[in-house]
Amino acid sequence: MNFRLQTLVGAVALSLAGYASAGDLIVKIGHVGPTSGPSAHLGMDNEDGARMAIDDLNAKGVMIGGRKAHFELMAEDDAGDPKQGTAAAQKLVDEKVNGVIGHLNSGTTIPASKIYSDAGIPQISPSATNPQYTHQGFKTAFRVVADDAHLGGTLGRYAVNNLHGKRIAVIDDRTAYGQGVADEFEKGAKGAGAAVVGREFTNDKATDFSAILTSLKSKKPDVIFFGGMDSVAGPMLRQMRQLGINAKFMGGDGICTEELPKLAAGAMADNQVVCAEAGGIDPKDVAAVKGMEAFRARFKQKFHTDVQIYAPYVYDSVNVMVAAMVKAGSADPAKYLPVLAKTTNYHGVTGNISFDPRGDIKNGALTLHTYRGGKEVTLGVVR
Ligand code: ABU
Repeated sequence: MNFRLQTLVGAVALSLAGYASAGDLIVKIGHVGPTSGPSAHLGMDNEDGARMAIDDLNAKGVMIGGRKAHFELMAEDDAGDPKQGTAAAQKLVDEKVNGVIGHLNSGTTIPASKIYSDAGIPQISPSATNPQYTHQGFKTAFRVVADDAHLGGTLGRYAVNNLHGKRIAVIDDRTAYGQGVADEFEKGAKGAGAAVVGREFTNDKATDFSAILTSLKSKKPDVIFFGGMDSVAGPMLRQMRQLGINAKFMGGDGICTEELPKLAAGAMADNQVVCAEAGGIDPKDVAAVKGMEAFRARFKQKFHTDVQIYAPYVYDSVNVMVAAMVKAGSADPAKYLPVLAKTTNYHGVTGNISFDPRGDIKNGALTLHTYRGGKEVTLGVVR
């Protein structure tokens, strides 16, 4: 075959991969995240991670129980709102999806998990970190990231042992995630010997923090921890600068995004912000690091935007679910669920994935980041 013909055949094959053929086993993968509202950039990041996985699987050609599978993405927007989250979950159940990846927020993932559990549909959250999600006894609930007890506790100890914080203030957005991670941070910081000099709260759509920041300023904190998302942390950093508060600013994975410098509009000093992603690859694992770099480059080429934070975890979640279907020889939730639960050492772009009896990732990592020159910089990976 000459080169031109070969290229044409390749292009046709690639475009046909997007369509089902007669006789294909149709496998519907649901995805839910906030693709509208203040966290829409994160919801789209997650949804694109799912889209990339589905496109790769269709291009590769996957056999399940002797039939060629065709994967369809059923993407829903929950706007980060618990009520819309349960409505989206019910819609996916009614559409008889074979499995669900999501939701992004703990506040939507937890109430939706009961709906999936009642319907017997496996759910993998790529980013919800509130421990309660996997502590309800639902056999259908899995997560591929570390939880807030690990995240908040580690950051609390880091604030004291590495940033030498002695007077610490804590703010949270009163969501399941924000309040939970802030409580764990507070426990970790106090346990390491710091004094918590103030605790304030806001909400996940707030833009004015002058009252709480003015109150905290009078308490002279050297570290301020915020439990919440980047869309709130950005304006908070801007107002800290306006009020002359130069304290270190810490947060969990919800603020640890590519977008944070833009949202803070230049109000972040180098090394002022420290946050943690609830996953990560040991830098000594050179092959895995290269795999992640390749994923990020392919993602950018496909969607013309950088990974925000959890797209690779969504990509792995879809693939872990499909690997269980292949192994079970069935996309029937009742048949592949027990195989999914036994997932051991799945090598994904985010590292090795094994589930514990609750559905949590075993030996989950955390990656500490700071920002310099408006760019996210990795400080290290801890377990
Ligand atoms: N883990 C941070 C963002 C998602 C959540 O848990 O609400």
